[in-house]
Amino acid sequence: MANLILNRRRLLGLSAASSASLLLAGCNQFDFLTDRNDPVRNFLERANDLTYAAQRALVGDQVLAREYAETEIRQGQRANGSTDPRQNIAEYRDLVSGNFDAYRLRITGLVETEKSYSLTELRNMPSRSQITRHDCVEGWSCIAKWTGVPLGRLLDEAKVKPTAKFVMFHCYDVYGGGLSAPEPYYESWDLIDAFHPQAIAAFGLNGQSLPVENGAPLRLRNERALGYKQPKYVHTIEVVDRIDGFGRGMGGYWEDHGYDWYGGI
Ligand SMILES: Nc1nc2c(c(=O)[nH]1)N[C@H]1C(S)=C(S)[C@@H](COP(=O)(O)O)O[C@H]1N2
Ligand SMILES: [Mo]
Repeated sequence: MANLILNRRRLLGLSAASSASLLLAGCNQFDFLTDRNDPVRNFLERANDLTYAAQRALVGDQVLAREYAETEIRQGQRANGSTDPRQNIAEYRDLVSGNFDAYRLRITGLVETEKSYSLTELRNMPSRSQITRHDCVEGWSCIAKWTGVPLGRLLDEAKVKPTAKFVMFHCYDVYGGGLSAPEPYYESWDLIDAFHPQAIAAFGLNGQSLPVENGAPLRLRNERALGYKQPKYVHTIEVVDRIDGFGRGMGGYWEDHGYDWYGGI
C-alpha cells in the first residue's frame, strides 16, 4: 500500500471509461446528457468530487508521501507565485524588517481556544523534518527538506470542535489590485490532510530559516498535493465547517481561478 502511486489522469480515464460503458449498456440514446437535472450528467460533471472520493478510497487516510535522501536534493527550492510581498504589503514589510519578532500565527474559528504563537514558540515545539518532492502544476518539481511543527499538534492544542471539517489558511500576499480588487492568497484542506503525519507548518527549508521567496516565516506542507496547495506567508489558520464563504467560493486562490480543489498528486 505504501508503494501505491496513483496516476490521477489514469484514474480519471478509468472512471470515465467505466461510467461510459455503464451508460451504453443501459440506454440507446444520449438525450439525457442535455438534461441539466439528469443524475448521470451531474455525475459526469462532478469529476472533482469523483477524484476526491476515489483517491480517498484508494490511498487511505494516513499513507505517507515518499521521502528522499539528503543526496537527492539537487538544487535550492525554486521560488514561484508570490516571491516578495514586501513590495506591496506594508504589514509584511514591517514584519521582515523586525526579523519576524512581531509575527504571530493565529489559530481561529471552530476551536475551543483560539491560539496565537510567535515564531520562537513554534521553533521550540517538537518538530519534524521531511525531504519531499514539490510538484507545481506548471510542470516543474523540486526535492527539498522542510522542517516544521505538525499541524495536528497545533490543532490539538486549540481543540477542534466536532462540527469542523476544513482548515482555511490565510496568507499575507495578494494577487491583482490595480483595476480589480486585490485577492488575498488563501487555501484550504480537509481535516484528514490537516492531521496527516507529514502535514507541517514549516519554518525551515534545507536546514535554514524559510526565506522570503519561499513563504517566510511560515508555510504549510501537504506532501500529497500539488504546489498550489502549499500556502506561503500564512498568518492565520481558521478552522471551518465549509469553504464556500471565502474568496470566490472554491476553497483557494487558484481553485477560484479554475484549479481542482483536491489537487492530489
Ligand atoms: N501565499 C502564497 N502561497 C503560494 C503561492 C503564492 O503565490 N502565494 N503559490 C503556490 C504555488 S503555485 C506553488 S508551486 C508554490 C511555490 O512555492 P515555492 O515558491 O516555495 O516554490 O507555492 C504555492 N503557495
Ligand atoms: Mo504551482
